[in-house]
Amino acid sequence: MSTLKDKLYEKIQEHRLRTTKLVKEYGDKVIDQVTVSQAIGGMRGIKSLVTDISYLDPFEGIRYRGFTLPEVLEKLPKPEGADMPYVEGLYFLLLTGEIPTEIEVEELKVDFKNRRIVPHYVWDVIDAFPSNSHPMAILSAAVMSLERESHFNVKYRKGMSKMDYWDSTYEDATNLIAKMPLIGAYIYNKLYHPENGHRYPDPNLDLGGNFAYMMGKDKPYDDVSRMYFIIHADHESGNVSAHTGHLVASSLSDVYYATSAMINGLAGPLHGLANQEVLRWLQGLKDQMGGKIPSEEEMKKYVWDTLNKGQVIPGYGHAVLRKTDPRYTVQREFCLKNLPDDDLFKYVDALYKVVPDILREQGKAKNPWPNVDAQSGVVQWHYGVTQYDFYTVLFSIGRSFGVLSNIIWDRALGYALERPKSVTTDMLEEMVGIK
Ligand code: AMX
Repeated sequence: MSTLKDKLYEKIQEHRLRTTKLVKEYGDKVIDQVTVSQAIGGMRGIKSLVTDISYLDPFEGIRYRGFTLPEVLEKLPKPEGADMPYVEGLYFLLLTGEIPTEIEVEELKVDFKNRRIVPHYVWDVIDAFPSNSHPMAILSAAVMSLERESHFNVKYRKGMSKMDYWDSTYEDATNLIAKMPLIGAYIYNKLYHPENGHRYPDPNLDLGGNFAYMMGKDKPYDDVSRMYFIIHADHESGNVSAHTGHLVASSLSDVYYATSAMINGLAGPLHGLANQEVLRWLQGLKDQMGGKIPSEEEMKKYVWDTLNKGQVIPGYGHAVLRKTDPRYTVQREFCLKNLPDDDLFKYVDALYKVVPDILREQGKAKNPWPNVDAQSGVVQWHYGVTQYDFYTVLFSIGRSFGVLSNIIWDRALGYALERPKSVTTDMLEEMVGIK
């Protein structure tokens, strides 16, 4: 076994005792209640999921295993000369709760390289898509096509003990994560740069560095990729992509089914696709302005026009957060250091000055502050990834680290098939006494 897998197994054995004690001795303790508006309104805020991989505080933002994003970026080992850490190290942290040593990351880098060979039929699946298909649809199908590689399914058919589910799930998850960046880069080159042909991975590079290489991008795009994958990795369990992955896996569907499903959830404009919507919306403003930076008044008018048409301001608001998203701040700081004079960055920064006040004045959004998506497309655009349909593919690669870490732990702790109860509108009316 690898160091990571050994360490994970140790943690699983310790943790199983905690979960068993909670259920056996405190199983009937009430931790939340459900209101009518929560039942109708997307189950917002109901405490009904358990994860130790990350926690989202409404005011502080995300912590991975107790570490804030700035702490994660500072503490994880980095490639020589890089500003951003190895993404491989993040996987170690998410799974074990420990910051890996340089040696542990080195071992994981080799493990990932050994697992990243993509079977040829996946390229055939991607090539079979018409070139005007959305890259998220292609990614979802490419991941789905890998399902025949599942170790979990083979072992399940042979009659595996529940206590061992985590092991083959770990193998499947790690195999899939290692392949995802290659699949993403292949989709990018096929759709937007067919002249690049099919690049083979560079055996000397880490996951982020190799992704930049396969995309045909020079430095600092390797750091952009590391940053992007790390900040998008997890946002606790209730968001659409993480929840979908967890839900599908709870029926013991393997990680290929679960990841393809989570990708489909991420593809919606209220979730991961918002980063592409931000760019589309900003381009609309830029076109209207004939390229010049708009004045504060022009900016305000554009925001109000959007709201008055009954549309949302993409990149603003959040179901849980109630302050500026730290993922936005990390990217803003990257922009201030690396692209302070970029026009789109100036637009985004100017928006930050006007949108929160306007959303407060309108009085609908519970959170008037920017989320991760307000800033992420700008960074990609600056480094030449101007095809904004592709941005959610990048989000998916990052998100798979968190979703798959969660699924491994779900299996290790024997989390149950998910099956909440529904009621009818008649029943609700009876419950509140109007029928
Ligand atoms: N612009 C305009 N109106 C907004 C708004 C925004 N950015 N954010 C929320 N509102 C509106 C809602 O549409 C809702 O209106 P309604 O009462 O007419 O239905 C009202 O304010 C209350 O919504 P809420 O409770 O504050 O938000 P929510 O939990 O229902 O939804 C979210 C959260 C993210 C879907 C919403 O803020 C939104 O649509 N934002 C824009 C899209 C976006 O940036 N999504 C990315 C989120 C991050 C991610 O998942 N990647």
